[in-house]
Amino acid sequence: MMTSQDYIAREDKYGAHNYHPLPVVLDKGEGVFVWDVEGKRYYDFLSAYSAVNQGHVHPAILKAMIEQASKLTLTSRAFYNSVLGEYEEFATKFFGYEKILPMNSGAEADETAIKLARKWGYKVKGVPDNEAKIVVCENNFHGRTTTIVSFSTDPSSFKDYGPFTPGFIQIPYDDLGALEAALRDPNVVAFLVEPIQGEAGVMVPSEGYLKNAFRMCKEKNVLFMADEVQTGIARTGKLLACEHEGVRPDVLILGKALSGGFYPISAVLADNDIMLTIAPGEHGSTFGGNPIAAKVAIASLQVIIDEKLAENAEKMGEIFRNGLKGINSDMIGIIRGKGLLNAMVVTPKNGKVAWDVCMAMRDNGLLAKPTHDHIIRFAPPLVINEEQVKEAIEIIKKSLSLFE
Ligand code: IF1
Repeated sequence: MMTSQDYIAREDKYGAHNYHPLPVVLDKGEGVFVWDVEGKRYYDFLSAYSAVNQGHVHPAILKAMIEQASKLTLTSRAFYNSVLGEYEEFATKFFGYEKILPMNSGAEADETAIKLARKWGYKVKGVPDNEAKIVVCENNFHGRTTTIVSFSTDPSSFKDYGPFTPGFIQIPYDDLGALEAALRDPNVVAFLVEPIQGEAGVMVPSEGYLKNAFRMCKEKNVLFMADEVQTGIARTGKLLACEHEGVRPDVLILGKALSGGFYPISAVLADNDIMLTIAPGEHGSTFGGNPIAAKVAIASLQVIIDEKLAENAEKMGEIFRNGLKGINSDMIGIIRGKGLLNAMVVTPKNGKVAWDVCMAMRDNGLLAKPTHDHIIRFAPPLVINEEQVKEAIEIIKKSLSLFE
């Protein structure tokens, strides 16, 4: 019988060392819970970085996946198939756009948006060839391709990966003055922004930032592109985080929970005047929009509606943040977030840091992981109920009390 240590040693021996996971070996998931190989149960407060919003192994999504996988898994886009159009119609109506371009990973969707903005810039806005610029924010996270890390400000994302792709202007997040200055460049074709910066530590921008940023982009004929890979699909208490400010992005980027954690599914949505600038043969992907992805995405989005997960995220998020604020611990710094995308800044104490808190929470039955050393992100599946939120708060409280 293998122990957790055996599993960890095997991964260490045969797998690339591109992650430093919390030492827990998961074997089963259901709803808000996961179990390790020793059968111990945990609250999952990471949700695979917000890809499992619908809860682990949601039965309706599983059913859709099994049914389609038993019939036709992949045709490539060389031919039509009986499922893709159904998904395209469902998703465009679901989010209110004229077109969808299906991809697989979030990074691929961001790359697609970048290419789309450049193509639109040359063919519609009239920017001189190869002069297109895209404005991005410091502390962004949009994926790990060489072009995306080209405009990262995090050395752990870009160091030793040069030479970098040109054509990006970095400005401070949540700074309308900086955006206005950047938009004076007539060759700017788009502003790519996370409505809340997840990886940066759940940085929620000032009220009105998104709305005014959108307005400024429209005044300069610049595409407002929202990366909702992590904030979308009901995570922040609305279907899309942009909805908190009534913003409809020109280009919408989705991933993660678009599949409920069953399958790599991402997408870019836009209206015809933007999306049709890409002609046949100018972009694509082998698995993009495959029949399994199409049926899984439809089922995943349907669960969001049927189970009112945006409303639940709003309500449970409020209870969670209030519960955290009620914990008396000098290790708790700032608490911030929206819906069920929250974070707590940990004040180191006697050499103990966020990692130590996460290890204590693991021992007490709750899984979360630090980002940027001192910030713990808390993002449970959106199906969590009030009783479970309260139990999670008790676990966090008990874990922090170890360091008093
Ligand atoms: C890792 C971070 C989170 C994303 C946004 C695009 C992507 C992501 C806003 C790319 C992906 C994942 C990647 C994963 C850990 C996780 C993460 F810590 F890396 F930054 F969530 F904050 N846009 N985020 O958050 O999507 O290509 O991964 O499907 O790389 O370790 P992807």
